[in-house]
Amino acid sequence: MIYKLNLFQFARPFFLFGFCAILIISGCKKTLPEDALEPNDNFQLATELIAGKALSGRAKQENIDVFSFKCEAMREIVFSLQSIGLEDCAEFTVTGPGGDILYQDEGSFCDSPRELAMCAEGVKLEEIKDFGYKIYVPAKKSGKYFLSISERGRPDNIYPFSWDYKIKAEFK
Ligand SMILES: [Ca+2]
Repeated sequence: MIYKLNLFQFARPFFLFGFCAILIISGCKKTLPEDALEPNDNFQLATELIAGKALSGRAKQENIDVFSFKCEAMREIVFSLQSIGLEDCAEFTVTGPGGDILYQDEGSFCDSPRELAMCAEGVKLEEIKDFGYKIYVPAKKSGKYFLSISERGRPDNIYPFSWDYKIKAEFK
């Protein structure tokens, strides 16, 4: 009995050290750097998209990515979001000129179904297998349209999730 207790006391610091080392190593591996488009966290700092030109980005949990695209009334915008790696847990918001929210989906966690909080007439999100998403936005007003990308997590993830994507805006 005494022998067992001593052995446990002897080994305990090694267990603690091993546990801490695993936490540190897994944390280092999973905390990924930001993309080159940062900071693009609000409408003022939004990355401007040029029709047909794709950009690569990384959505990180707790760090929204905002893109802007100029469009004249009576045209239709198609935002393409190609998934190119990591955790595809994105949710999207499209805001039109004057701050009108035209599309917004939300789900508490990565695996939650995509719930529509807002979807204006004619706006549509299409999920495309082995590609990603297309969001169709008919422009009723001329001006800047904003697409905001947020990365969700899971109830138990200990490090922030990230999603690598290619984004492109075009006229339909
Ligand atoms: Ca950002």
